[in-house]
Amino acid sequence: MGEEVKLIGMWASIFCQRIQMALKLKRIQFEYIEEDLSNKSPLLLQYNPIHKKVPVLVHNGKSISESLAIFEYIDETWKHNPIMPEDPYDRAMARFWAKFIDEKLLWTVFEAFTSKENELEKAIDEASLQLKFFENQLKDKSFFGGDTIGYLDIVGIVVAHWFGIMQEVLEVELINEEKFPILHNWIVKFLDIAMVQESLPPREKLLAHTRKAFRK
Ligand SMILES: N[C@@H](CCC(=O)N[C@@H](CS)C(=O)NCC(=O)O)C(=O)O
Repeated sequence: MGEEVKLIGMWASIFCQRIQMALKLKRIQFEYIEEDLSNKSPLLLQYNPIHKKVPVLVHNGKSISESLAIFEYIDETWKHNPIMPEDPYDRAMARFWAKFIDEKLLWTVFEAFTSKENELEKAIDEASLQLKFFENQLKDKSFFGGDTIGYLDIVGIVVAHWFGIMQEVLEVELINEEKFPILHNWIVKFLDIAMVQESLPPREKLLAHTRKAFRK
């Protein structure tokens, strides 16, 4: 039976880029549908009426939203080239850190990027503390997945790519080689992978988009 796989996304969204990477690693053919978030389509509202956000994956007519849920669905549906760890404890830890990225790290770092001058130092200290927790997960590995990229590397695209764009646009230096040598090294290696580069929009286009969003 032919499979029908559609991804409703938005080119600049790191959450959507996660899903594009997961589908690429699995070599799943899919139709990509670009969403205009300033004028949401009936298709998006039909498939994700609760959050009304991208990404949404539609597999043979069934929809899934929320990037982490979609990611697990992809890994469990197409079992070749597994992305998540196999061991239950390792799986639980991968989920823990993915949730940490989306619910804690992302917001403390965002606060540091956008805080007013009198609160900046405190916000940077807090964000740096959370970034250290994340960096410590790499230990002596090349990637969070070990010798090759895995689930947390892809979920961590937020850190590897988006934080870099934000730090350039908002002129707040949070991650550098001196403060986070291991994390910095991971970012360089991760962004050097061909599949990762193919899944990301051109840097200049994303910089311009982010500047516009933050009026910089
Ligand atoms: N927790 C969601 C976040 C998705 C998200 O924030 N998507 C943004 C684009 S980056 C969106 O669709 N925003 C539209 C809106 O907030 O109305 C996930 O992991 O999928």
